[in-house]
Amino acid sequence: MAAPAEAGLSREEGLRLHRWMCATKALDDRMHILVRQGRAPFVGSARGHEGIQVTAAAVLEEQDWLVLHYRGLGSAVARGLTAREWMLAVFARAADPLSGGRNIPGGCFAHPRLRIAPTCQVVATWIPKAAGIAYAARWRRDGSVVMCTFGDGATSKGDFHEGLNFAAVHRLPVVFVCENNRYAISVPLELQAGNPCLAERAAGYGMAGVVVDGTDVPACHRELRAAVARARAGDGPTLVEARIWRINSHTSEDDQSRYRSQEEIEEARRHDPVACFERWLADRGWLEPAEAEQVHRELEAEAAEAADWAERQPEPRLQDLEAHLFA
Ligand SMILES: Cc1ncc(C[n+]2csc(CCOP(=O)(O)OP(=O)(O)O)c2C)c(N)n1
Repeated sequence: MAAPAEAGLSREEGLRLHRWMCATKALDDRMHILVRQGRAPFVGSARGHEGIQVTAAAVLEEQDWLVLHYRGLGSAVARGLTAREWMLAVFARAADPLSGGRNIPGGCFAHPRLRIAPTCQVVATWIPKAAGIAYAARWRRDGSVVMCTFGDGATSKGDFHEGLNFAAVHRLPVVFVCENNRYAISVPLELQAGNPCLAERAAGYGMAGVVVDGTDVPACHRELRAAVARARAGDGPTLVEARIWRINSHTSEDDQSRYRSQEEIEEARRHDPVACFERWLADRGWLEPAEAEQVHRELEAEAAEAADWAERQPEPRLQDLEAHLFA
């Protein structure tokens, strides 16, 4: 009997999601190597977030918008960001399509062609912007939906309240995805929220609220697809709380062993969404372990090639320092 979670996810879609997750992991792993080698400055890892992130982009149509969390590499990859483009950003090269070499990796995912709107690292500030883009979409009647992602820490900011309230009042076509990895750097969820169920806040705003296991890719796909359908049908926004495990430290500047027990870190690794989804695909006979290994090897080689290529590209020119500045 088919489990409800797999309803609607075809083999082809499943393999595509898996490939994007592996591509995200490969870029992430390569960045850790580059940081250890002293070649890249910084990594804010998306390990543990891959399933919900790639699904958030996969359920969208071309005209839709993404407003991304700084940790949102997986969503950008699934939207079409290439390994070379990402590595241009990592090395802050002139041709970096995300910010022209002006940000730390992940500092801004702006990509006009992919309809990824610019954000910044000031936590949660992009949530009201997402509501604003959805408001513009409503006025234009262009049928587009906005997908906005952020962490659990972002839900403590006033921007979260303002963005969700405005979206609910105007029944805007936006999906808010909280990637709840239970930490804001070293601050655990219990010091962040009086009610640990973040999705329950949706009721207070008058919008749909859903909790999903963010390590269960078919479940993420089902819930996000339903939320996008509601938004597109004019039935208003949804808050999706995806519960996940942060596998690595907050960034390469952080050491999680100072505030998380070894048991908890090992538990997080057991909830690796890439491995969980590979077991799910294997159970259906859709992807043998050797085939999965082959996909990993191929994408690891692509990430390594992209890094070596990007490192050789020119740095931004001093005379372009003020380009793209509003004032
Ligand atoms: C307004 C603001 N305060 C503090 C910071 C420093 N800071 C950067 S990331 C972060 C944690 C955010 O946690 P969360 O929203 O849960 O996302 P996660 O990094 O866990 O994915 C903090 C406090 C910031 N960037 N902006």
